Amino acid sequence: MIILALDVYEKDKALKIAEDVKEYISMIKVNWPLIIGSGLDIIGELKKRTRLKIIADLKLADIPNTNRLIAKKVYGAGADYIIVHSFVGKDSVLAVKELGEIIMIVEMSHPGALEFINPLTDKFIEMANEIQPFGVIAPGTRPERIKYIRERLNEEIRILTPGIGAQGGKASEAIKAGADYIIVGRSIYSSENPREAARRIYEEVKGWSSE
Ligand code: NUP
Repeated sequence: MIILALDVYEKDKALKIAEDVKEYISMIKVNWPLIIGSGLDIIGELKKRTRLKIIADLKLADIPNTNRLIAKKVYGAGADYIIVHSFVGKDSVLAVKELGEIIMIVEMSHPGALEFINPLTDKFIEMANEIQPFGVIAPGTRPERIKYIRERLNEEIRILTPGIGAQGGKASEAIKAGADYIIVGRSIYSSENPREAARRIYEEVKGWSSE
């Protein structure tokens, strides 16, 4: 249920943290900092070392052709899922989905998401129900919005919630509100003992999921 957001630059550091915490997490999310710092091949390396699925959090938001050109390389490098923005429209999102599994952003976790993204969430949910992605991103910082999205989203579509820990969200509350996965970055990788930090969150989430 825990997805590690591995937002460090260095390859060795990323691989060490991933190995240390792999027992407690179900997937690894790779974002621009790690791809820029270590190169695209880090996706294959992480997969080989941990045997976990890899999410490429590129937040693709371009015309269909450019989205397709980028996605082809990233799936080719071993990514299992790519995160895409919904606001660019159905054609751009479908261009990625034709090549592999996608995760669509229906709402974001930061305060600024309330300005432009949140007012469009209903439309993004509607688009997700039509397109049937593997999952959607919803704000771990606002459990009431997770609940709102869960009530409107097709049952098979998973909800992934970043914003747990460093951004103020609570793992157990996100799960209680309907999240299938919680995404945690700094609270694990910036901790003095990432393994222990991951274990603690794992115990918190396990408690809720068995109730
Ligand atoms: O709405 C979003 N909020 C968010 O934090 C969508 C995201 N993809 N993320 C990403 O999740 C963010 O870019 C980072 O990689 C991770 C959260 O990290 P942290 O706040 O737990 O350190």
